Amino acid sequence: MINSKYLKREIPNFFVLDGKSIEDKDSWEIKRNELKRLFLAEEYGERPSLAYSVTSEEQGINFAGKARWESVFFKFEGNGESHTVRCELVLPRVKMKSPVFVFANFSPSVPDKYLPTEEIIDSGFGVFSFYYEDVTKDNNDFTDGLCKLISFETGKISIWSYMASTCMDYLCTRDDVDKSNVAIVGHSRLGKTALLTSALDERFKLTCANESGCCGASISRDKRKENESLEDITRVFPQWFCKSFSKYISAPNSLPFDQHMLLALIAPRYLVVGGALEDVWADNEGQLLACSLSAKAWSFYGKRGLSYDAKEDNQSAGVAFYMREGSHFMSRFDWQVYMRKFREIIEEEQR
Ligand code: GTR
Repeated sequence: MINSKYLKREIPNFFVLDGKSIEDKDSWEIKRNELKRLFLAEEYGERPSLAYSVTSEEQGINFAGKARWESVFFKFEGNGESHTVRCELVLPRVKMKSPVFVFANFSPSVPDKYLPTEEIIDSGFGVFSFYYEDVTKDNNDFTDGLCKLISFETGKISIWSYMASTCMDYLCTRDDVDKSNVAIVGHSRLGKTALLTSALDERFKLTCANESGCCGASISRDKRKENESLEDITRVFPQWFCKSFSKYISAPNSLPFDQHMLLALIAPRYLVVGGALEDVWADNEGQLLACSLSAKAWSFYGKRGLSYDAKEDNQSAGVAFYMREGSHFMSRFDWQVYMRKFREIIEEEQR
């Protein structure tokens, strides 16, 4: 359960431009660009921008005849080297244009324990997935995969995020995809990746960050010892971040932002932040607080963000937060929440 005592944290006001509190969309748009630069320079590192070519291979009709499956190969070039990433596109067979989830996964399999492809198809969505370690391995070696094609220092979350945006580029070239309805979904480290992607890439209509926790949707300041801290995360996974991040590790209060500003960059689009009751490590209070503190960004567009102490129903807000029972996992329950939200958004727009 959420313990309200852990919602009380000292977070500076970052909705400030030239020393003045931001109260309108124009000032916010200027601040947004500054924030995008800051998140890349101080936490995640720059994203690459590489030349690539695309080929595809039909896998035929699948999933009881309900889906078309195509493998898509992105061949990236840089530094005189090349690297190919394989992605899997599964679309409902009967639909002319499908809304699609881009899904960075922990395995190349389709379907997979985290990817219920048939259920997604049955709900009327397509899914475009890739295996994150096919992009670059999740270790401190920066000479493999896409890393060998670039010559600047960065973090791996940024590189996985670049792959997700490349998937979006490709989806925009397809006549059978509803380009205005593409969502991004990721679990844990790939939930962090989904948030960064959507913060930088406004083409994603909906962002689903499943148990993304520390350096994802949860506030970095005032962690409890039961929560993953900046020290914990960078000790085990230093490769996820750029080198400049190290100066904040023992002093999160000196960060020039907190994670709610990453969520704020997603406004006025839709965001769902998912937590699990037993996933204390991810800091559920910090995630709920970040959602709530980001609400101001939605207000600049005349939209409602989420407020944790709101009396009104939060369901219609641009940001939704939920917690399910159980532990750290990308479960069917989570997919059902994300698909329901996506359907509501699409139906609302058709009205
Ligand atoms: C945890 C890690 C988290 C989270 C997760 C994952 O152990 O501490 O930050 O990202 O793993 O990606 O599986």
